[in-house]
Amino acid sequence: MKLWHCHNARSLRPLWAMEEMGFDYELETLPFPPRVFQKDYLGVNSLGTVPFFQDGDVTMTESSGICHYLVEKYRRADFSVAPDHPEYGDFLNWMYHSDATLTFPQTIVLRYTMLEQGNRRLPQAAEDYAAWYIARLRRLDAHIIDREFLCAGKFTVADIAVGYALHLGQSLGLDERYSKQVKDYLARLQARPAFKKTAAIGADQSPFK
Ligand SMILES: N[C@@H](CCC(=O)N[C@@H](CS)C(=O)NCC(=O)O)C(=O)O
Repeated sequence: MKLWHCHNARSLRPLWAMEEMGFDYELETLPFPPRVFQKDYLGVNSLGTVPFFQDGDVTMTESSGICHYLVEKYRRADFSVAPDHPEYGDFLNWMYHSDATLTFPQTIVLRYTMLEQGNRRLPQAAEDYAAWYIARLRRLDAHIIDREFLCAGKFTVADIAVGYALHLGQSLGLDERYSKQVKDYLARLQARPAFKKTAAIGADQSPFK
């Protein structure tokens, strides 16, 4: 397995997942955004985005989808929820909620506060999408208030998928607006050795110090 990764980007989801599961993998770390700072990366992934993941003939570009692939393909029931479990639908919902609902608005904040320069920065758009992101945490606020992890009473790749979104929000300074239970949940996830190890990788190539 090989993964292309940038520090604090969505590629942290599959990187963290592979580390939790103890897989052997090859890792390529890139400066962010690679389409600007490492143009030959477009020859690997024409989208220019990270993650890019390769497993034999399989190539993938969706961070939560790669986590789902890893547990299904390598039958890691210990990090997943089985289809016959009553919380299977919930598990899949958190898996896909993580990027489509939670990470997407944050990318607007990142772009218009950090990536664009000068008068291309848009404070109003950034604030509107920050508020949108915080409002989209409502479902998590209610769900995590009396749980340690999202599903089936154990740590799964759904926690990795959602936990990364919360971590990205923290790096954007949006965690001041998290509820106490979400702050505590994020701290629990960030205390995991596999998170600590993988979250540090590539920091030296990050433009965001
Ligand atoms: N939905 C995809 C999105 C991938 C994506 O847009 N990644 C961002 C980093 S978090 C990226 O590579 N941006 C650089 C660019 O768009 O040039 C996923 O979940 O992996």
